[in-house]
Amino acid sequence: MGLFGDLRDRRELERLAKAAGRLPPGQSLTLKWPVLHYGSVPSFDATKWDFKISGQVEEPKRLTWEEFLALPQAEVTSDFHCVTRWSRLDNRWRGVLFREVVKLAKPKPDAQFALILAEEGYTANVPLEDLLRPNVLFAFDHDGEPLSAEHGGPLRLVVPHLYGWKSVKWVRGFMLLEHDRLGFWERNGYHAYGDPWKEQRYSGR
Ligand SMILES: Nc1nc2c(c(=O)[nH]1)N[C@H]1C(S)=C(S)[C@@H](COP(=O)(O)O)O[C@H]1N2
Ligand SMILES: [Mo]
Repeated sequence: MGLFGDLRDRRELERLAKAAGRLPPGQSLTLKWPVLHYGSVPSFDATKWDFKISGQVEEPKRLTWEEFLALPQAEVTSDFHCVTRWSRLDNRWRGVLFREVVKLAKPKPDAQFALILAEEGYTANVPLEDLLRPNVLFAFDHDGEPLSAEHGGPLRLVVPHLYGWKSVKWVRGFMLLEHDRLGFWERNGYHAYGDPWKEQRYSGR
């Protein structure tokens, strides 16, 4: 097929994706899977790794890697939209739904927002309601393969209906909050919510 064949396929797929309402405004389709993050790829040690749930919860939790893997698992297929204008469709994720994880800690009634916490101080804020959707999960597999370290392995959050910076790689837990608290990119000018369908890229502050 060669270079130009591939290129024509991508354009054709992009046109179809747009027509099917799968491509948000200002996005282009990628068939590859770009690697994008701030800072370096952290190393993983299953004996030291933990996952912490804190803040507005009745029972703060600390899970080991083994305990996390023993939670009920799910498989979800979703599209991914990065604010830098690429979208990758039909990603097959396997992991544990956020709603399954959060109930372990019994959220208090005044918990409205979450600050997702990752290695090296990376954070992202997401309303709790959004995280409770049935396709939001902490994933450890992608398209049938263990999630590679560069894509967030051993564990990343996936929030398909918001821009990719909310899909926190190397996630280590979250904090539930009464009031919204901005995360890493949100403090650096990105939109507090980040709906790709509304092109909520930057905060306009
Ligand atoms: N911990 C962490 N997670 C992160 C980022 C980051 O810099 N650090 N970048 C985000 C951005 S902007 C995007 S688009 C996706 C990219 O995921 P990928 O590298 O698997 O394509 O990761 C998100 N998760
Ligand atoms: Mo991104």
